Amino acid sequence: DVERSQAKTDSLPVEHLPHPKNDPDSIEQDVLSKVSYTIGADPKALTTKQTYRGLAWTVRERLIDSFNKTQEYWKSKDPKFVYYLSAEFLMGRSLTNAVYNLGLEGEYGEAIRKLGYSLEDLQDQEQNASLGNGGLGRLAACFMDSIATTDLPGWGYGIRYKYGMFKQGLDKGFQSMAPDIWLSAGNPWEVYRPELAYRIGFYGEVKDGKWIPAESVNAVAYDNPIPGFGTNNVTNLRLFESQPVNEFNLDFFNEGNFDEATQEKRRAEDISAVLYPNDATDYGRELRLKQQVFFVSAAIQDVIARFKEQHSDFNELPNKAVFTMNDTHPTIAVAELMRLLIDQEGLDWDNAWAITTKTLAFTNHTVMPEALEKWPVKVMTKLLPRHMEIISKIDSIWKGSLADRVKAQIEAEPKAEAKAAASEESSLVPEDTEAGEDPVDAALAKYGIICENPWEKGVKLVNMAFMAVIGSKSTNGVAAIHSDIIKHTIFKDFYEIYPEKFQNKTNGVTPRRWLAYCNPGLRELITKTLGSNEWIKHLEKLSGLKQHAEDKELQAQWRAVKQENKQRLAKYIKANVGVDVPTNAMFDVQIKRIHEYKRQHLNMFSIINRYLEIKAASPEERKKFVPRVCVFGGKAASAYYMAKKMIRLVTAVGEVVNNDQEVGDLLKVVFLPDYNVSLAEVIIPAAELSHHISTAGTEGSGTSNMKFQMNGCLILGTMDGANVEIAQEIGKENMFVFGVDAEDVPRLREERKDFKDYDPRWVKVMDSLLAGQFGDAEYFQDLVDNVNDMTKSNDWFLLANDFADYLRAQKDVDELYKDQDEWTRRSILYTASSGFFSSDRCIDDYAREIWEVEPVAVPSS
Ligand code: CBF
Repeated sequence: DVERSQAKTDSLPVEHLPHPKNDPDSIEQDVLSKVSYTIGADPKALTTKQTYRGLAWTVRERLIDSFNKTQEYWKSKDPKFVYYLSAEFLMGRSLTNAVYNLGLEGEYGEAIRKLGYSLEDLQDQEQNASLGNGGLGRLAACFMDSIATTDLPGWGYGIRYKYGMFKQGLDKGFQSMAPDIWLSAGNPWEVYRPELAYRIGFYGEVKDGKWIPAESVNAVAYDNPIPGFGTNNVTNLRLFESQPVNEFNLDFFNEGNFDEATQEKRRAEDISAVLYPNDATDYGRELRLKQQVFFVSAAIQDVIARFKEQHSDFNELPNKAVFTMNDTHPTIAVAELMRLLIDQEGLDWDNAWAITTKTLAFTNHTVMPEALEKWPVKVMTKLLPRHMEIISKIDSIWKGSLADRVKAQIEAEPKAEAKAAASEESSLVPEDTEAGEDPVDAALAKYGIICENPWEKGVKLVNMAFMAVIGSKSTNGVAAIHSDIIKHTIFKDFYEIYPEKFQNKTNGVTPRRWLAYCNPGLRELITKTLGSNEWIKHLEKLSGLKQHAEDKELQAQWRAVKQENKQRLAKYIKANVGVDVPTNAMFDVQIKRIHEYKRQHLNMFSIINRYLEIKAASPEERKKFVPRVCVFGGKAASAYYMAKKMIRLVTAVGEVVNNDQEVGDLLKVVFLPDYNVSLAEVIIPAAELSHHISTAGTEGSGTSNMKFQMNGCLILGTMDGANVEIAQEIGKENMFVFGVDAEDVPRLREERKDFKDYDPRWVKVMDSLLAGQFGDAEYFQDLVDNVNDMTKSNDWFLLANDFADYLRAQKDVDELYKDQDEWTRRSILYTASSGFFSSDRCIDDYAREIWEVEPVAVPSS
C-alpha cells in the first residue's frame, strides 16, 4: 500500500499546486472568491459577517500552506516532540492573531480597506473559542503561541467541546448563564480529519488480562493550525470530537423506537459536548472522567501511531516524545500509556514503567483542593477496569517502597524518638500521626495513590496528583513561591524521596496577543522609542525603555496612549452596561474568575469604605478624593453559591453608588458581564491599577498580573503567586504591596478574632451591608457571616485581617496618582521590566530543563 501511494504521489504534479499570493489585490480577489464559492454569498451585496467569513477562509488557506510545510519538514527531521495535554485551551479569537503572526497585517489591512472595512470591524464578528475556564486554559493557549514562535516541535491535544464556557449575563444584577454555542456559524480555523479516528473504550470487564469494553466511541481529530510570529513554523492544536461507532440503529427505528435508535449517538456526543459537566450528579462525575480518558487516550494513540511510522523500538519513545500533563485532568495518561505499551504493544511491566516515567511530565497549577482530583475507586473500576488494575499495581509497588523507607528511617532513629521525629521536616512519618498509630500505616494512608475518603468511611479514592508525581519524570509548580509551597505541603513526602523531580517554571504570557496586538498605540510607541520591533519576539529588549522612563516627552505620549485606550473602554462600558464613566478618573480593575481566595469581596469592601468616606466628607474635603472607575469582570462557577453572591455585591453597590448625585464622578462601580479573552484585550490596555489580592499562599501564579504589567498598569497585590517575582523585577517599592506573608497564614487562621476587634472601618462596612444600605440585607447576611462569624471558624481567606493594610495601600495609590509624572514613570518601568514574563522565556525553560526538546525552524523556501 505504501508503495502504491508513493507511486501515485510521484505521478501527480503536486509541485505545481498554486500557493496563495500575498499582495493586497490577490487577497481582495481571494476574499471575494471565498465569499462566492465557499460561503455561497453574493459578493456584490456583502454583509460584515460574510466578509469576515470570506476573509477568515483566505487566512486559513495561508495558514494551511505553512502548516503543511512545517509538518512535512518536521517529519523529515524526526525530532523529539512535546505534546501538551490539556482539558482546556482558551484561545479567544484567531483572525487578528493569525494575520499579524503571518506578518501580513499591511497586505490584509489594505485589502480589507478596499472592501470597505477595517480589521477591527471584522474581528468583532468572530466568536471566542472559550474552551477553558480561566488561567489554566489561557496559559495553554499562550504556550501554543510560544511553541510555534520559538520553533519547538510541539503539538497541543485537547477536546473540541461543542459548547464552551457558558455565556454570562446579568439578570437584575444576578449572574445568568446561557450555553456558549460558539460553532453556530462554522469554524474556519479548524481542519476536520474524519480519517483520523481512534477507538476509546469504557466499562466492560478484564478477562485473562484482556479488557473487553462494553461501550466504545470514536475520537475524531480536528486540527487547528497555530502560527508562530516571525517564523515560517505553523504548529498544531489537535482537538478530538466524540462520535458514535454506530451512528443509527435501524432495527430500533423500524420498531418505531426513535429514542433508542439514536441513543448511542447521543451518549457518544455527550463526551465532547460541554466543558466541565456539572459534577454534582453521578452521571456528571462519570462524564468528566470519560472526557479525560477520551482525549488522553486519543492523543497517546495518535502519537504512538506516528512514532511507529518511523520507529520499531519503544525504548526510543522517550527520545521522541514527551507528554506534559496540564494539571490533574490528563493524569490518567500514566495508566493509559502503561496500558497501551503492555496490552497493545506487548511490553513487560518494568519496561513499560521505565518508558512511561521518562515520557511524562506533570505541572501542578494550584493548591486548591477542588483542582486536585480524586476519583472514587468504585467509579474507576466500573468505567475503566483495566486502568484500575494498573493503578492498583502502581499503588502497591509505591506503597511497598514507601513502607521500606519509613521502616528504614524509624530503625535509623531510636524508637522512642520516632514520634518526635514525625514533626521534623525530613521525616516521612506524617506529622499528624496519632499516638499509638503505626507510623508505616500512617504514611501509607496519607501518601498512597489509593486512599480512604476522609469524609466517607470505607470509600476509597484514587489520588490523581500523587499518581502523576510518581508516574512522571518531573513535577513543577508555576511560580517560585508556589513551587516551594507544594514541596512542603501537598507533595512533602514525594519531594523527600524524589527531590530531583521537583522544579519551578514561572508562568509567562504571549506578548503578541497581550501587548503588541491588543494595544497598537503602545506597540507603536515602544517600537519608536526602542528603534525596532524586535522586542515582540525578544521581550527582554523592553528593558531598553528603562533609560527613557523619566523622559517627559515620552511620558506625555505614554499617557496619551493610555487615554485613548480608556476612551475605548468607556465606550464599551456605556454600550454594554449603560454607565457613563469619566475618563479622567483612575481606571481600577479586577478581572478574573470569581473566587473567595481571589477576594473580589475584599476589593468591594474597600469600595464601600470609600463610598462611606465620600458621603461623610464635606464638599471641600470631597475635592481631595481621587476619582475612580472600578471595573470588575469574571464568571462564577454554576454551583458556587458564594461566588455568585460576590457578583451581586458588585452590581448592588454599583446601583447605589453610580446613581448617587453627591458622589457624582468621584466613584463608579461596574461589572462587565461575560468576561472572556476579547474583553480582556479591551480592558487590560486601559487599566491604570489592577488588583491581584489573593490570600498569600493560595494563588498558583496568576497570569493576568503579567498582562497588566506589560501594558504599564500598576499593581496592588499581596505577596502571592507570580506577584512576588513581578515585585522583584520592578522593585517592591514600585508595587502597592499589602497583606500577610504566606508563612504567617496558618498561624493567623488559628488566631482569628471576633470581627468587632478588627479595624473600625471594617465594622462600619459590615454594618452598612447588614443595614440594607446596598439593598437586600438578608441576601448579604451569609456573605458577611462568611468573613466574620468566628463560631463557624470562617474568614478562611483572612479578609478581616488584611483589611486595614489594604486600605493603607489604597491610600498610597491615591497619593501617587496625584503625581502623574511619577505614576507614568512607574508605568513605563512596569512595561520595561516585563521581559521575564514572556511565555517564550517560560517555554524555553520547559524545553531545556524538562522536555529536552530542541527548536527546529522551517527554512524559507
Ligand atoms: O498556571 C496557570 C493558572 O492556573 C490556575 O488558573 C489554575 O490552576 N486553574 C491557577 O489558579 C493560577 O494561579 C495559574 O496562574
